[in-house]
Amino acid sequence: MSDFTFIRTSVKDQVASIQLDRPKVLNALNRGMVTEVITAMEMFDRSDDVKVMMLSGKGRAFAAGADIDEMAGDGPIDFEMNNPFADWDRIAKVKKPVICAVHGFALGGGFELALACDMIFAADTAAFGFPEVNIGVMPGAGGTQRLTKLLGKPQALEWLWTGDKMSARKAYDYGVVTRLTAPELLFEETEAFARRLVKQPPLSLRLIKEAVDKAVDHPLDEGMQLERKNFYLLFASEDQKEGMNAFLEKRRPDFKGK
Ligand code: CO8
Repeated sequence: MSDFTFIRTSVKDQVASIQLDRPKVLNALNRGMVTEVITAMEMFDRSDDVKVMMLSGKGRAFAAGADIDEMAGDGPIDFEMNNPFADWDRIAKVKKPVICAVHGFALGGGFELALACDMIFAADTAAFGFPEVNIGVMPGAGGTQRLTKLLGKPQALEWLWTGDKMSARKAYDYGVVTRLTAPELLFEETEAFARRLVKQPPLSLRLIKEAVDKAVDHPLDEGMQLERKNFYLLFASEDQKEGMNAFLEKRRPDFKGK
């Protein structure tokens, strides 16, 4: 669709697909690829033609982590000056739903990228993990934080300290993975879920995401205040009138995103 080097994008029926496309190196995330991913996400976030985004990887992995070739020669001053993490922070600010479809490996930065999405759908053959410890470093794009919020401290430490691979089944049992599928059904099921969200009122989806994100990182009272404000705000939308009228008139609502 557009002029990207490391990713492929397309839009169909208001669902945008972003696919990591460096299959020969298992979609190792070089800086250019991360910049392109967030550029595409922000482009689709602004587009009236897109309501939901899907992120996946081409080839036999989702992504086997940050590009070790690129990173190996870096020093702390390079990180300070280039600030590669600024791109990662922008992913958390995307307003539309982003569903990640993981098959094969999601390791290191690949796992962090999946965790930065709103949900992970995974093939039952997928494997997750943070092997950074095995190469003398640690996660740097949210892995220690997001995994701990999902698993709690002792379980998170076990995975982070050992660098062991977590099966998709285990990730599903932890609640890291929302839906587990047969490998051949992964994209179909992810798309079907995305298409379901396309029919929902976009403003509700957006404000629900904002309120849920608040619940993850802020005290209950702050989250309750935001939830209430967002609830009030939705009563200014045409979709609220349409949704409630459709219920009262016993028909299907036709949401416009206004
Ligand atoms: N970086 C660069 N190249 C990679 C990476 C990687 N992370 N992973 C795989 N590749 C390359 C291999 O070098 C190989 O290339 P070539 O064919 O030219 O030799 C090709 O992909 C295929 O890989 P393998 O032959 O190794 O395939 P296997 O099936 O034998 O093994 C594994 C697959 C287990 C995934 C193995 O490739 C592996 O261990 N990869 C590295 C995993 C890893 O350590 N990931 C963590 C990286 S560090 C990180 O993510 C920190 C994140 C910090 C935030 C980001 C800040 C910018």
